[in-house]
Amino acid sequence: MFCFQCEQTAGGKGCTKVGVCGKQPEVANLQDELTGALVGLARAAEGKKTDRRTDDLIMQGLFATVTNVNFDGARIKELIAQVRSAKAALGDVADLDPGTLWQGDPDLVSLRSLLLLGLRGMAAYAWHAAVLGHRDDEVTGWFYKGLRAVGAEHTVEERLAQLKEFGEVNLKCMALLDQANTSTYGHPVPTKVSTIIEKGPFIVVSGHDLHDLKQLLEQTEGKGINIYTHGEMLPAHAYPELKKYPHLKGNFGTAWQNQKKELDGIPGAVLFTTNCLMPPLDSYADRVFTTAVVGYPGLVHIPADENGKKDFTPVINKALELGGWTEDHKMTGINGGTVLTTGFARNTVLGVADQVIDAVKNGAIKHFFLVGGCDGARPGRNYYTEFVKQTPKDTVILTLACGKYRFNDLDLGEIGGLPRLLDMGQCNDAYSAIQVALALAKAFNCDVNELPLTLVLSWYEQKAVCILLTLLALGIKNIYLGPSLPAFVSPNVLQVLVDNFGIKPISTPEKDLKAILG
Ligand code: SF4
Ligand code: SF3
Repeated sequence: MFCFQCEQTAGGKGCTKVGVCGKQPEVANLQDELTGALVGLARAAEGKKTDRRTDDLIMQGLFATVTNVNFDGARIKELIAQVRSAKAALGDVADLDPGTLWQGDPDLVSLRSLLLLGLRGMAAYAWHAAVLGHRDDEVTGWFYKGLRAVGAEHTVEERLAQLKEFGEVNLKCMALLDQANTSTYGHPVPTKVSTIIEKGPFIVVSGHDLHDLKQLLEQTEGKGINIYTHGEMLPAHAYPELKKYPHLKGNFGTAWQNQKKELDGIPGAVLFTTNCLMPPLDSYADRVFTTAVVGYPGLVHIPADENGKKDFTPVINKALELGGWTEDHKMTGINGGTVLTTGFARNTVLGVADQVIDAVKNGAIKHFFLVGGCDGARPGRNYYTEFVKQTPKDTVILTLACGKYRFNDLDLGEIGGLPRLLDMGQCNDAYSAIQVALALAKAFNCDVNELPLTLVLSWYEQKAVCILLTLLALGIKNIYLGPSLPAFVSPNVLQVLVDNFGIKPISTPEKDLKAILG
């Protein structure tokens, strides 16, 4: 096996014996074979009109290879067979030899990997939009185009152009998902979320898929079961069409890497709708369920019928059987806080734009930071907690994705009636952050890079890769990136990023804050 797609890759170079994430070598090799088959399918589809089933398969195949999504060799084999049969229906074309995926000139491998990993991330977003009935021909078409590009030889210049185009398409994909989520569930509104788990039967829902959460909320209505969000599902509390369910009670635990500790012996059922699933411990494996493209050998999987409907009865029965805690169970954030606030997506923030603009003009707000991205296990990630704690009182912190659990239970106070810490949502809600930044730039009649705004990002998996490529395609400069730089970025490619975009690895909160605020 060879895999270097995530931030925790072995020795900062690549997992070769077994994944640090728990991915077994057979599964890693099958995922490469699946990728080769997807390239074959994209080649066979060139110049032809594809059907929805094939388009969905492309997204699911890419999504299944994202870090911490699918560890089940049997499911990957099924996907390979489906991809090959879809390909056969389009023509007789060869797959890409998976052995070539990670080999060759280091700079070309680096650029090709950036494209492939970006495509994997975008596939997750496109899939969440698709299950809500939102598809876009340009986005869908780009999966085919991008996979063909992955399977072909290209020069450095051609790769850089592909990456820019990809970043632009991924912005459209995030816009599509934003449209899907907000038109289905309404615009998020500021919402306080409790971390106390009430006594009685409960289900914890993890991952990013709001459609799965909605179906589960409907199926648990009136059954005496409470629902708690976990990880990236936290922003769900802010959507009017989800928050209206009184049994959507609160948030359970922190970010994905703490799940083995937090789920140990849990007297409730847990549903994983996307990443980040870790290999479960015996103490709770019997109560963890997977759905959509998530999979793990031995865990019960909830499939969808041809209309996307799911029957969560096994999850519901497990929650009733376990019965929950007998007394309210107090959980806290990592800094000891018990109330989290979310719901500051673009509609809310732009709704108070005048107030924000005035506060900047009269000096009440000196600087904005976007501190967001993935969380992970590396100890250096406490940088983000310290950074946020040390930001001056006249600055605002926008955040999104699961990295926020490092600091989202802190009370940072307010500026002019607005909280200093604004949770914009999931990683895909980077779209909201981009819209806010563009609106501020327009209001101040300046370039985005001239705004008093600094992006301090944390990455872990491939959705962070597609978002980063979008930010670069938008020309956003001087991004701080950590906790370590990707293994798939070669020294020469890094130099291009530094020279053209001023990308900086994080150092210490003190030094970086000093450099930013001068
Ligand atoms: Fe290693 Fe990350 Fe790949 Fe897992 S996903 S095998 S931890 S590089
Ligand atoms: Fe987190 Fe896995 Fe990336 Fe959507 S849940 S941000 S790491």
